[in-house]
Amino acid sequence: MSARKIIIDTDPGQDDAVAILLALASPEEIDVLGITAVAGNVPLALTSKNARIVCQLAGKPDTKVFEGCDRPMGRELVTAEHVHGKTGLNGPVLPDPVMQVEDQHAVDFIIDTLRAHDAGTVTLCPLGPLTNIGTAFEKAPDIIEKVQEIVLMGGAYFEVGNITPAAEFNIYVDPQAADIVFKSGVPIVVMPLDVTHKALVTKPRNDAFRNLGTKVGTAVAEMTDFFERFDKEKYDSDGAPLHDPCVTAYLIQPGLFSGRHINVEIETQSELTMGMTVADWWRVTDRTPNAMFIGDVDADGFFSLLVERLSRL
Ligand SMILES: [Ca+2]
Repeated sequence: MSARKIIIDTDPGQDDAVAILLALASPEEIDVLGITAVAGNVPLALTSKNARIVCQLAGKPDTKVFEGCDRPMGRELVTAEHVHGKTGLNGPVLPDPVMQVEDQHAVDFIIDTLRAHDAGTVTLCPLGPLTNIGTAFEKAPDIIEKVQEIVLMGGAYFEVGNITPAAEFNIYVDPQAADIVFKSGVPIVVMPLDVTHKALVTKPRNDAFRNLGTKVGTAVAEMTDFFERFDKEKYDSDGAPLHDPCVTAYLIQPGLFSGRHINVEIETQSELTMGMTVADWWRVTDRTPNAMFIGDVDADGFFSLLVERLSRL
């Protein structure tokens, strides 16, 4: 089987960083055509810089990084420095990137790449607000039918909100873009908080990263050390959830995950519940299913995969 061609759309973020490292460590399964940065956890200038820091950390400075949208389609940008720190990648001390950002706008890169490939051969992997993807779909609707699949981190049903009582951060930041994506008809796999909150970096799991004894292992351990203080306080959990790596792990080992193919709609009107993913988990409507909504993960298997792959970098 040849490697699956993907575009990673991202707002790094410590957990985005681990997702990117996992993808770059897995060339047999994943061919990263490009990384497109979007504003989200921190402003665009930082997500673009962080994406390049991560590629260099992985020893893959030839990876193409593009800058995309610096604000949501119809709202003011909301960021999450309270979780990720001022730079978005607080924790390890990593060198500034030498890598340059590509000249092309991320949205145009997404459009041109999909147009240049056969239908059903490129997968989109959004790890942040869906602004770049929503904008690309609006600007070039012809590319929609060419997308193989969208595997994204976002939303929540049983765990409900982490930025408002009703909404998960990525969807809340740009509900309009999320609405475009969920209504697009493209096959979607969703990694909501319901599953990512089961992928917790406990102390032994963090030790396993650190014990790799490599630059990457140490950096990942330090990132999760920083990241976990927030979730430990908030949820009284055993460690930080590794949200975004669920997306790239799914591409490598989908059998680690299980969920339901259901209808998911995005709230775009009510300020109270703005960005809520209204997931018909119990199938109480006759609305057409549009997403595989993941609910469970083999967490031990997930962390074994991560450690094994990160050891390759
Ligand atoms: Ca992210």
